[in-house]
Amino acid sequence: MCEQMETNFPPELISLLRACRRAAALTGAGVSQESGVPTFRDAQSGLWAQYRPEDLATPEAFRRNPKLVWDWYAMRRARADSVAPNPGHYALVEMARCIEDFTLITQNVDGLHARAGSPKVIELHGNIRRVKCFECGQPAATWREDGETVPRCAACGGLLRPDVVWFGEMLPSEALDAAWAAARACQVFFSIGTSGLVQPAASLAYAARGGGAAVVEINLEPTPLTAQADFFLRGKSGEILPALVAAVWGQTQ
Ligand code: BV8
Ligand code: ZN
Repeated sequence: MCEQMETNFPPELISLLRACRRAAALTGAGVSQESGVPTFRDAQSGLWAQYRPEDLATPEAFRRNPKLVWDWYAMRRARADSVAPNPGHYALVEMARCIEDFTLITQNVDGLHARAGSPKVIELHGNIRRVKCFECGQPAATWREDGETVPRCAACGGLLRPDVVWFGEMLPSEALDAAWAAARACQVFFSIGTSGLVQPAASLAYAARGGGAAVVEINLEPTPLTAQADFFLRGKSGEILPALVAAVWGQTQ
């Protein structure tokens, strides 16, 4: 049950969301930052400090040095397993309960939205928990990590890789089509914790605007989208999202 409460968000945003029946949200690394997952803009640490993510998240990097790339994802997978969703993830679960038709689209590969209980998540860039064969594409439900070599595909002996979309690779067409459709059809489009630099995900907000949606951006700092956004809520998504859900729909029982 979603009741109604007031706080200090713009009154027109409050009333817009109370009347909203169709919304879409695109999340980026900023939403997981408060769970302890560094964003792509954050400097890498330790062994990875010398690399830029965009130089590791490519098929060329994997071909050149499969072990380096495999180990980078193994570290990120272990980190994703060791952290928990934050109040921002849970607020989006709540928002989906209060808006009749709510589509959650994420660029994140850490699986935290699903762990928080979001029923349907469009994962535009895949999920580091899933692994598939670099050669034949067959998913690998399990694999043996000996710490020395990159695990191989049981079906064809090819090297295994994370089931994520690397730079230069096509996004899963079903996920992308669903994201475009949700962006075009929504009345409100949230862009949350994303620098809006990576395509084609960064174009979804403009497709939403083109469809007549109001754009609400939540970020620590302005992005290329900010000038086009109808509302820019500056701050941590883990703080703003719960406050916004409470302000618009109240604490649900
Ligand atoms: C494609 C999975 C067609 C892997 C990712 C030249 C050659 C080849 C391609 C291109 C090219 N030039 C351009 C392209 C297209 C390219 C692209 O967009 N490049 C960019 C760098 C210019 N895109 C692609 O390649 C895509 N495929 O186009 O296919 C094609 C085919 C062949 C040739 C050409 C085109 C594939 C893109 C997907 C790549 N995979 N992830 C992995 O995770 O390892 S992208 C990865 O980086 C993330 O998924 C995410 O999308 C992106 C990082 O962005 P953000 O999520 O926004 O994170 P970021 O750190 O940037 O920002 C965090 C934000 O949060 C900041 O604004 C910060 O202020 C804010 N924040 C921080 N803390 C908080 C916060 N906000 C609120 N609260 C907080 N607490
Ligand atoms: Zn294979």
